[in-house]
Amino acid sequence: MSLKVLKKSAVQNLPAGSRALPDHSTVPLARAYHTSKNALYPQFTDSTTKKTGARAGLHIAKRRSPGILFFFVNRSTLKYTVPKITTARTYTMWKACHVKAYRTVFIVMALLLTDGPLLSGAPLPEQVENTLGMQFVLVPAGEFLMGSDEDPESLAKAYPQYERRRFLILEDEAPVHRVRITRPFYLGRFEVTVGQFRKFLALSGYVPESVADQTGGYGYNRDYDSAKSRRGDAFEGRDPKYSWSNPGFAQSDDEPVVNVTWHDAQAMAAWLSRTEGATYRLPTEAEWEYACRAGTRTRYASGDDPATLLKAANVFDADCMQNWLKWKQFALAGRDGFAFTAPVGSFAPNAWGLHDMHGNVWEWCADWHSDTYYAESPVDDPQGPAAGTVRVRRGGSWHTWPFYARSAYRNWNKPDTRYTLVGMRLVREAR
Ligand SMILES: [Ca+2]
Ligand SMILES: [Ca+2]
Repeated sequence: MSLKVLKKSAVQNLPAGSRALPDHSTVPLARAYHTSKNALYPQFTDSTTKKTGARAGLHIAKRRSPGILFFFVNRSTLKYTVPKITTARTYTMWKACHVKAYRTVFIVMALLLTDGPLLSGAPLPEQVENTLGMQFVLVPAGEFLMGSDEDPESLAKAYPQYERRRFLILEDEAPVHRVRITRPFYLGRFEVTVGQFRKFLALSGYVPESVADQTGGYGYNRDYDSAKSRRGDAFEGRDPKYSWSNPGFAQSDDEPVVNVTWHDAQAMAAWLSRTEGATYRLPTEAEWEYACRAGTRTRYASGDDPATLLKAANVFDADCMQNWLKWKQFALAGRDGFAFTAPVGSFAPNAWGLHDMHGNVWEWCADWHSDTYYAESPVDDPQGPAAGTVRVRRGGSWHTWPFYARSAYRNWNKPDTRYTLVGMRLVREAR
C-alpha cells in the first residue's frame, strides 16, 4: 500500500463537471479531480483500494495510525503526520492559496469520515475555560449509587438536635438505585458568579426574569420579621428592589449569583451555546449527585460527620446563625467564616476538584422533580420525569442547615422562583 500525494493540476485537464481550482502546480494529475466534489478536497490515491479523494487519504491514514491524526496547518501548506511505529512521516497534502478555505472543509471531513478519531482518540483536557472565564472540570463517565435509604434512627443519632418528623419525610431520596453516566462531561468547577452573570447580561442583552416581570427577588433585611410576612419566608420579597444584583447583602463579583430563576439559567446556557458553538446546559439531577459524591457514599463528599463541612462548605454555621438566632440549634458547630455567600472556591474541593457542591448556593438542575422518580429511573443517564411543575435544586446554601446539605437531599422550586439562596452551575458537554 502506498500513499501518493496528488498535487493540484492544470485546470484545463479537469474532466467535465469538475470545479476549477487555481493552478499553482505544474504537475498534471487531472484524474485526481474526477468529480467536482472531490476537487474540493485533498487528493490521494490509495493503491490498495484504487480509490482517490479525501476518503481514500483518510482510509490510508486510519490504517497507518495507531490512533490519533495530528493536523498541522499553516498559511500555505496543510499537512498531516501519522505517528507511526517506525518513523513519523509527513505528507504534504496540499499546496494552494486556498488552503484556508479547504482547511475547514477537510477537518470537518476528517471528523466525519474517520468516525471521529480526533474526538474519540484524543484525550479530553482535564479542564477548560470559556469566554466568560468560567472554569470547567472534566467529570468522567461512570456508575454510582444515587439516593439514600438511611433509616430514621441512624439519622437521629447523627442529627440529635432535629425533630424526628424531619427524618420521616425523605421518601424522594429512595430507593437507592444504580445510575450510569455514559458520557464524560464538563461541570463548572465553581458556581456561576455575580461577575460572570453580569458579563452575560451585558453581552447578550438578556433581561433576568426578576427584572423583566417587575416583581423582583428576595433579599436579606435586618429589620424584616418573617413572622409578620404572609408566607413566613425567611427573607423579604418578592420586591423589585431585590434582584440578582441586590440580594440585600453585599456581594463581590466572585461570589455566586443568586435570585436567578431556572429560566435565567436556561437563557445563559443557550447564549453560551450559541456564541461558543459548544453545548451548555444545567446538569441533570443524576449528573449533579454523581459529581457531588465524586465516588463517595457518605452523607457528604467530605464524610458522614456534619462537622466535616466546616472545611468543605459554606452552610448555616455559627457566623450565619447570628442573624437567625431562632434556628440556633440547627447551626453547624463552629465558624466557617461566612455569614452570607462566600467567594466561590473558598472551601476545599471534592475528590474531583469541584468546589461548593455542598453549600454556598443551591444549584438548579435540569430535571422536573417527582417524589417517585427514583423507583422508575432508567439506569443510563436519567433525565428526570417527562413533566412536572417544579424543578430540582441541590446541595444546600449558605443558609442551609447541615442536614439539608447532604449529597442525597433533594429540593425543588417552580422554574420562575428567584431566591437569595438559589444559583446555578453549568455543564458544558464534552463531545
Ligand atoms: Ca456560613
Ligand atoms: Ca452549591
